[in-house]
Amino acid sequence: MHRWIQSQSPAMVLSVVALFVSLGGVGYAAATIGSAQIKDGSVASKDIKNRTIATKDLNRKTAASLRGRRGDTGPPGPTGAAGPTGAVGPQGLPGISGLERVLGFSLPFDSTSPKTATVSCPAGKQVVGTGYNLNAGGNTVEQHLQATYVLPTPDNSGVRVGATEDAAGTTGNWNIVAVAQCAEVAP
Ligand SMILES: [Ca+2]
Repeated sequence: MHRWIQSQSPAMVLSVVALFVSLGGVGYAAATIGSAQIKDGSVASKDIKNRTIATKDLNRKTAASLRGRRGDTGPPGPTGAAGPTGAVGPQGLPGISGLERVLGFSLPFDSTSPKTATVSCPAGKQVVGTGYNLNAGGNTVEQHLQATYVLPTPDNSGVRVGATEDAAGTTGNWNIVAVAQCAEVAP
């Protein structure tokens, strides 16, 4: 180095020294420049490397403002799987079969009052419905008749009915018919 300096002009030596000082200054700047050495408001977009700013560099409010508008409601999801089979239900009401209607007439067909009539269901069948009918020669007689009771027998094997003439009464002949709806009832 000493021999090289001796062979160079003073101007060349000075320029080379200046170069070394300059290069040393670059390394110094890179190691020590911080926020205090940067002029406020001077860093612009062109000073920042593209695609390097992260969300964590923003304050929370600014980051939140970047959230987009709420999107449309999505389509309904698929139907879920079938649920488990439920518990067995309670015992149902007894079923019926062999339904039939049977009639029982009061006798004789005359003008006595009151009258009763009974009817029994066929063996093995029970009463599941009751009714009655008043029979007379015409409306002038029937309008003076009224049923007094319509009941299934205590053992539910038949029907009993009763009827009477009203206070005015009638001299016409009439009777009453007991009606039983009978059927076999499952236990
Ligand atoms: Ca009478």
